[in-house]
Amino acid sequence: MTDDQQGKLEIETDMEFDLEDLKKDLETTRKTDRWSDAPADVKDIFHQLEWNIIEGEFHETTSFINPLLEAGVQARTLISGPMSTGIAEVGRRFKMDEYFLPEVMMSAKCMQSALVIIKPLIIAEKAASVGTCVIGTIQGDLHDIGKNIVSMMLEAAGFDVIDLGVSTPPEDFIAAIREHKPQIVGFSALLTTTMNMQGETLKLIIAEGLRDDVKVLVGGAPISQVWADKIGADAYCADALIAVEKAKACVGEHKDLLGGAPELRDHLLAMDSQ
Ligand code: B12
Repeated sequence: MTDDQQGKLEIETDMEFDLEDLKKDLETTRKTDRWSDAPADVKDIFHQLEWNIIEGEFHETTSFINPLLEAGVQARTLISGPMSTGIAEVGRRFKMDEYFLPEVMMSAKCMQSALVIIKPLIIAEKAASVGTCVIGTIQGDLHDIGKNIVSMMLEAAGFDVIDLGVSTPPEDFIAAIREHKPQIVGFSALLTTTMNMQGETLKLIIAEGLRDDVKVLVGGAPISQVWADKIGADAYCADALIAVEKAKACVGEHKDLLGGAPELRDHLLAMDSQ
């Protein structure tokens, strides 16, 4: 694949989907408007990749990635398109007790093996340095696929990203803030049982006198704006694209506002409706 082949095809993936509709679609006709602007052969491989993730055939995942890149599909379209719908269906099946942990682990391996190929392509787009971000999955939580996607997108947008990994104790966030002096700190949480650690980590940031210095973004499946407001975070980000936009605003137009300032929260919230 040459550089100019990658990323020529524009395919709309930024659409809301209902999990029940997705289930019906996957099990029956697949005649939805998902990816209707994609050429037929690309759409066909999208469906194969989606199924590969649902079925957890991780040895074969990468065989779908290169043909799509060679067809001109953008790396980030793969993430926001078939990879997202595939893993969303896995989550639905797990919730409905149709899948158990081993199946979810195999699907997670599919996502990870695809990301190994996709990451360098996204990082290659890296813009000039715009700021520093410390990010981690909060203590008690081992989910990192979403956090890794956010890290990668932030890096491509020009942030120096210090990724603390999974199950990060609050003290490790504090040490990283002191060492790297980031403008942005991001907490990922996927479990309702441990999402409270986002609040606890933020409390420690306040207690250590660091709150003014950092803008705190939170994300993960159970997280919402209501939760972000409850713990006093500056912004909730539903996905990696909005995370990048909000992080850029924090170091750009709102760079002079202190972390925790009510105006900052209001400005960042307003970006959701733009
Ligand atoms: C894959 C997966 C796993 C994998 C994780 C592998 C890995 N390396 O990450 C494995 C198999 C290990 C796993 C384990 C468990 N899991 Co699990 N898992 C999932 C699943 C199916 C997908 C998560 C995922 O990767 N999604 C895809 C990514 C791209 O989406 P995302 O994470 O939401 O990230 C996006 C946004 O949220 C946002 N974002 C995310 N983080 C951040 C951070 C910042 C700073 C910002 C700005 C934005 C942001 O941007 C991302 C990109 O767009 C979810 C289902 C779901 N609906 O989420 C369950 C799910 C999260 N798991 C669940 C459970 C219960 C568990 C276990 C407790 C199961 C068990 N009995 O052991 C364990 C917990 C282990 C632990 N201590 O953490 C439940 C949680 C339920 C709850 N109410 O808490 C879920 C919701 C499944 C379900 N429907 O019941 N799991």
